[in-house]
Amino acid sequence: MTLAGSDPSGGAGIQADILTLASLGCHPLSVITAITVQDTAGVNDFLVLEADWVNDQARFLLEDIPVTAFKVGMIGSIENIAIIAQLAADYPDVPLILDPVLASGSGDEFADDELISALRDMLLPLVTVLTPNSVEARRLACSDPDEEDSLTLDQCAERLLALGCDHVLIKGTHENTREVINTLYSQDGQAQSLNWERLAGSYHGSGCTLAAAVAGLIACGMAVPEAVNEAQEYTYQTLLNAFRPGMGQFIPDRMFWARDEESGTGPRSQSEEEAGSSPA
Ligand code: PXL
Repeated sequence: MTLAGSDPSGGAGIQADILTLASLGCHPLSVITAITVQDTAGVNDFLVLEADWVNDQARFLLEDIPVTAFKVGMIGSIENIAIIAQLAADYPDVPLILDPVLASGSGDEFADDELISALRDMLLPLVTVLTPNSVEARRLACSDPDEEDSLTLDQCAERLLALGCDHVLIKGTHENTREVINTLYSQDGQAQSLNWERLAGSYHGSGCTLAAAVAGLIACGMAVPEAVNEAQEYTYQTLLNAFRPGMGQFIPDRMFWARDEESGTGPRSQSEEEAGSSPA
């Protein structure tokens, strides 16, 4: 079950989650927390749903369908944080993957200091895997903005784990390194890093894709470290196959495996199907 904001461009948000989860063979239940007005260049406006509406969407489904993971993206309000924290507390055996969306890819703010503080207090203690980029990790780990620059990512992770997350995957896209280094930190003191080629261009929805893939693979029963590795490999493939449908950013192609390799569009040819190529 993904609880996230709508991005009508299909680049990020709940649409990115739905595409990713479907691509990995899951059936996504989608609970909308907010709607945005945006295109591939940026967010023009957004409206956060009333918490009762978020709660009712989720609870109605949970009475009907067994859920194997929660994936949370843009939340939008402190009231929505409280609703989601209560959901997670009521379903303690369902892993919770939180992508702490504090701003859109083009820099529009979705969260102020109060919302960040509520995230820290109410939701982080219930999280199985937190997937911040390095900017979000610093903001979440430091209540004092003056401190943000002096903290290493290892120290941020230590603090986020101390707040109660089981695992923290810090993404290094915004760091000044030749390759992108993503590191998974865990409560048992383990840290595993994977390096990725830094691709040229700017992508809309790569973070949503990665977090949704982690959630989908965990929902299918994979252990966290394996799910995180495989989700990164999947996301990297979606970025290699990204396309630019409008005038703004590139969008990761979560359905890359379904396209005809030569034309880049349309269904796979029969011979490819006979050869048995399969998703992910
Ligand atoms: O990429 C983060 C993100 C998440 N959710 C929604 C968004 C965005 C970025 O624009 O619009 C709804």
